[in-house]
Amino acid sequence: MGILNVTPDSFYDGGLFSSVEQAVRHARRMVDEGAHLIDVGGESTRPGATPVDADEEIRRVVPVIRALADADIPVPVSIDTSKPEVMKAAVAAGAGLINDVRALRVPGALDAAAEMGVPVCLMHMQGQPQTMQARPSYKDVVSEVVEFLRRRVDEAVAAGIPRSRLLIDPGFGFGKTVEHNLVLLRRLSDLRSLGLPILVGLSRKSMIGALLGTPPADRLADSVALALMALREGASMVRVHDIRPTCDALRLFEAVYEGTMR
Ligand code: 7PM
Repeated sequence: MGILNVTPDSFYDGGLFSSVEQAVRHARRMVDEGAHLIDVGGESTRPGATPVDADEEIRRVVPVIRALADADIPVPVSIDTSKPEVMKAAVAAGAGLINDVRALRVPGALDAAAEMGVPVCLMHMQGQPQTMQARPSYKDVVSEVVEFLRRRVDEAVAAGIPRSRLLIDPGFGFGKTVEHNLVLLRRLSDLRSLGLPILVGLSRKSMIGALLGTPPADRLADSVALALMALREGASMVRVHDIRPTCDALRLFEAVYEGTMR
């Protein structure tokens, strides 16, 4: 899954792809490099970021989604949003998957997602983006994330979204200390008890900076390494900025482990 930010303030490529043509060009490049899905996001979930209203989010993402559809980008587009109005507008414009860091907890989101009939990724987050990194706290981070996701999956199914349309994501960096992130990565296979594909996002995240002291722009090799570790621990999909190096590493991974896993 290639990341296509259309926020003016995202932490790594903020502002770089703000115009529609640039967004399409970047998406095409990611597909040429091996991306199977393009994740379009118009709300920054950066800790401390100012919230965006639904109209502004729609103004950012819908023209890009429509342009990607018109440009015949040959992979599905996902919409990174928590707002039911944005989900509906994005799917109407051509999005084929909803990626929700709030796991359909915003009022109306369960029904909107069920109505749109597309697959949904349910992500774990403790707290709200504004304050989630203040003091993340768990008794047992792995079992709490698994139980949270189990409940959200049950709610989604009860709202009419078939299990076969769901993915889960532990939400690295969303209300988690570096130690929480490391335990979750080491025990990612515990999430497989839910029987759903696992998506992970580790690309250029601050845990790398905390461990290695590198700024976001210098976290390429580190991000590729973490993506491979996540795949080794059972991830089905990785959400990344850097498609070509990640795909190269993945091909090597597949050559090494071909037929030996799962
Ligand atoms: C600032 C802080 C800017 C964090 C951007 C981010 C995930 C996601 C994001 C993830 C899923 C980033 C994040 N992260 N969706 N959206 N999983 N499913 O690093 O880990 O891109 S936003």
